[in-house]
Amino acid sequence: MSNQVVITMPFEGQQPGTSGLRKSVTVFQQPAYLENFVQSIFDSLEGYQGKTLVVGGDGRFHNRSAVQTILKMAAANGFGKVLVGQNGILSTPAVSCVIRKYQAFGGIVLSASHNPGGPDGDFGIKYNIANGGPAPEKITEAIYASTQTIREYRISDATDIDLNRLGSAQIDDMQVEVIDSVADYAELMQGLFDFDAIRKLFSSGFRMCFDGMSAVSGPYAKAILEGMLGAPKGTVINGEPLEDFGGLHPDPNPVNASQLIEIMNGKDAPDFGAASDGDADRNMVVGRNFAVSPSDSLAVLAANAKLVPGYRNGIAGIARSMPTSTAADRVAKALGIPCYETPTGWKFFGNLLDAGKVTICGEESYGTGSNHVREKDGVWAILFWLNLLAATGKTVEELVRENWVQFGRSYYSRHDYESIDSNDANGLMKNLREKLPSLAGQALRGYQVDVADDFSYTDPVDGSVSQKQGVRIIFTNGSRIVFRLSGTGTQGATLRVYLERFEGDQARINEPSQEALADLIAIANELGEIEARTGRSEPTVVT
Ligand code: VG1
Ligand code: CO
Repeated sequence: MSNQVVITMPFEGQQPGTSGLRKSVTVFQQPAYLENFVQSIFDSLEGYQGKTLVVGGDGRFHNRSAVQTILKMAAANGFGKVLVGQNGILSTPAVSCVIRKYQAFGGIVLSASHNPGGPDGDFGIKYNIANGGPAPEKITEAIYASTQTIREYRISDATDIDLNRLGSAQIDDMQVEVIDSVADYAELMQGLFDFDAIRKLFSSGFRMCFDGMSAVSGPYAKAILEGMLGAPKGTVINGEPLEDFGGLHPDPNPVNASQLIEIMNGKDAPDFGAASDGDADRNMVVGRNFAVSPSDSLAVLAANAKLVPGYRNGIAGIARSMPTSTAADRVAKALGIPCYETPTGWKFFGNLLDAGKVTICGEESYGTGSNHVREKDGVWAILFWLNLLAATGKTVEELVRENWVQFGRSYYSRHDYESIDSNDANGLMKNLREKLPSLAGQALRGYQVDVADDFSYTDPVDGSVSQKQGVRIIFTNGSRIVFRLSGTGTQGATLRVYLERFEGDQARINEPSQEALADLIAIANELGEIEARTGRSEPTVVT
């Protein structure tokens, strides 16, 4: 067997977005498309010769063949060893866990996360660094630059590795170790949570429904919930990872996880419902007839962290993405710890976690996590909730309401306008940006504008600056409207409008969110000229 140097030409548009490079499968199937990107990753790294790389994905269509290609390219580029999940499968948090546990040089995650899969769906790839987290912008920019000048890539002509069997194999001088996809991750969870208490909870008759959405969380949830924690068989539904996610959209929100919502709103609803996304880094938490807003979930986890063994000594700080509601800020204030506001995307939490400035992080997009890995972690968040339910004996709804009573409520909603024309979307954002200087001090439907800006973030650890991270209109009463364009979609553009209103009056914290936010929704439509510019009178998804 020998290494080949293959002549290639750059592809346009291989720019990583919020979380890696995401394109439709057909784009990735073009000869050399994946190879160019992988070589560009390697070309922007230094010092990996002889080191270990972790490789795994969410099992979606194209995963297996991409894994084989990456293994051969890692060998030809001089890696010493690759740890790859059995059948090519590792959830995103599991990749992070394995990188950290085995002190690997880095890892490659194959996933388009919450985007649909299958031959007509999306595929994705991203690089994670030695701390287990997504590569920071400095590296993703270098990768992109490299894709624009690439002239050749290196690949071994060895035969495919058998990914079904655990154990060691060899590609030229590089060792390949096929590892159990779940074991390391499950062990980490066991060290953080009170498994005995959760086991007792299940044996007392407590019932749960976990919706794996036919994506990668299924094997993790089955092994941990039904295996280690003794939950009855059948607790996990849609628990087999399918290459096309059964044709469904593995994005856990009340719209896409409608089966779970129906079960949780039904007559004989279990006590606790949860779902995770394509690559198992997101979580949705549901009580009986009660869907928890992700921003509230972050606040509840932070406020009660001391009840969980892994966080018994308290948390150092909280970080949330800018559009995430300020519910966590109020918890941080009460705990006397800092709360950081970062741009959207988990890569911005890495430095804060590494520096020990924060312990728990969260995003409004059903993402929560902590310093146990450097990715958001769906199964972790769900186990955290289970631990809280076991420790307090309260229901999901009680824990959330208790938080509202103690800290006030941030009514919150995100309105997505999907697959709109890119030019329309860019025009809408440009128009908003031009309006910003004139907005401060204005009254809109009785709401007084305090700050109107385009969010810019200076990383407190390395001083790097990220600009144009979202247009925000902050009102004097603490309400906010945020506009930004999605960086994970593959069809046209997606406009996200984030709406938040603080309510401290105990008598008024029980309204339906969309009603409580009606004025802000109207202001957002007027300011953004959404209907006139996109032709849409309604968002496609409301969460
Ligand atoms: C979305 C979410 C963001 C999340 C990202 C990756 O990004 O808004 O909060 O970090 O997806 O999540 P965007 O740019 O489309 O708004 V995952 O689970 O798709 O890796
Ligand atoms: Co995801």
